[in-house]
Amino acid sequence: MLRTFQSHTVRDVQSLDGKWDFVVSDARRPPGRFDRKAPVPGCWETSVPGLVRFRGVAWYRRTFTLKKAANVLLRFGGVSHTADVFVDGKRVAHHYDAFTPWSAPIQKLSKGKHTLAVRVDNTFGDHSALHIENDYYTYGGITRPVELHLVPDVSIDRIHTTTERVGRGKWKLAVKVHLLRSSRDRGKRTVRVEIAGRAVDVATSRDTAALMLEGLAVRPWEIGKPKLYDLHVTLLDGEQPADDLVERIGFRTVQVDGRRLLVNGKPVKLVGFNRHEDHPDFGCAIPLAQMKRDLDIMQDLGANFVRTCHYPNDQRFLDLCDERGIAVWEESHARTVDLDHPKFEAQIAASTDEMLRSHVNHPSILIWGCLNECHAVKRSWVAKHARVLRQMKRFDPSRPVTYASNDWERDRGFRHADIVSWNRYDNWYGGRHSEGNVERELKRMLKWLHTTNSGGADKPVIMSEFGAGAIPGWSSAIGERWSEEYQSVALEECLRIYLNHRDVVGAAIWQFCDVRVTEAWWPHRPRCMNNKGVVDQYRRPKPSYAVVRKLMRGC
Ligand code: ADA
Repeated sequence: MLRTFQSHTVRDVQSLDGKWDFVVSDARRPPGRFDRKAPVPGCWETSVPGLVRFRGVAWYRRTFTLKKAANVLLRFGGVSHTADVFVDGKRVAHHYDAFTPWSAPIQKLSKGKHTLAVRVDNTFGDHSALHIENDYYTYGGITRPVELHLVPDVSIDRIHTTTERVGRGKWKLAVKVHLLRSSRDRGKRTVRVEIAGRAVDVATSRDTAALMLEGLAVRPWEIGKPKLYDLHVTLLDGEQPADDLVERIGFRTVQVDGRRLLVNGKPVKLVGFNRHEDHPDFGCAIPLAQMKRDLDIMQDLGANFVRTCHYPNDQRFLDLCDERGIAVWEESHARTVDLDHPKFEAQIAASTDEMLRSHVNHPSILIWGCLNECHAVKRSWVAKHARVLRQMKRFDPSRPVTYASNDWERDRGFRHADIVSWNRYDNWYGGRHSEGNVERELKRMLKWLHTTNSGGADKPVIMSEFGAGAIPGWSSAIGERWSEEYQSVALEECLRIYLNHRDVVGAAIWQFCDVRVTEAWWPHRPRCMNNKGVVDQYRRPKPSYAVVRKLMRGC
């Protein structure tokens, strides 16, 4: 399923996960012959023999049966990276980008058996501005869960909640319910919202319904001390429940206050990791058990924070962060992409919009990010940063927005962000970064930021990336680069300084685990992997694990 909890009790929902027919083919329409089976969710690189390095097009197919004619919603958690969906040979949807959920609606589908076929393309080229040759792998497949929803002519599309503290232990909850009208039915419906023993009804004949619940005596959601509440929204047609949606929310606020970051009015220090969705046995189709294991390890290390570099994550991972009280910086999909690519504007706007719409209710998401190392230096690219930051802020004014930069004093975008975030690799990459100058570099950058017209003066700072590579198992007496000893020394120096600097509100190690990279990056990456993990690709600890654990748990 798409979530770790049951998100419907009225609506008829069934999982379409399982073994689908599979064939490698770049046909534009569903092929007649399928020669293998493949698991959904799954990546073909890890689940179909012989395709470990296949970059191309393949098809998935399965059937489903309707007991009676119905409006159908096919919900995909993620398809990597471009999907064309056919039902009974007719194309019903096209979608680009692997990392956001989307739906294919089909009205009045007849009773009986139907054939669902999905064309999946993970190629690079002019058609793709966000999925490019990169320092992480773009897998191929239906990589996240798929569900079949049966919906009435007027149904619930999504919910947007905002919580606000109005006094000691008292909270206000604003709920905006967005309806989907699959016909010209403008009939009145009643929207019922139930939470924490309270219920409110509102009638509407429009596409949205806004409700406010005041004076809720609830416990707050805190980092490390989470409290979740089921929000049950029911759509009534007369007295008859016609549809519903359950969201799980947390009552908390997150604000920027000068150089500090506040959760529920209290300053916080975010300490943790950058985590790619990657595993040698699953690709990016990480099963729930592995997501849980990854968070177990991060919490053992003392982390309270994870950055979903560089794309929106599987919603089940965010559910686990909600449940554990782990703070999340989630970002829309972009790592050092070409902002002048002809498809960039449309693709980043769509990816960002889908992230915001589907993930806005997660209390664990404290920060929205975007455009990792996309160089807000030349005027036109600063404007493109401003546009995405504004898109996020307009959709959700309740959270701070940021982007991770490696342009230092040349960066002209900080005035458009609420938080300044730096990816620094002092003591790893060449140039000015050399051993022993982490503190000097941080002091220099903070002085520039807070005492010049940087656009970031008196804003909170997050060290969004720092780290060093270590080839697992390579121990060196002289501790040179790529050795496990080197990584331990490098991380120890960064953490000791960043965890203790009062103007640094967050520090995220690059990175949690070693990950696969795409073909063009192989020359720069031993083992064809990014080796800066504190654990290797199988989550086996490197020697730096003990160093990180001591410092993170001690902060
Ligand atoms: C950059 C980038 C990361 C990763 C890192 C590295 O900061 O944001 O995705 O590529 O460098 O390992 O060099």
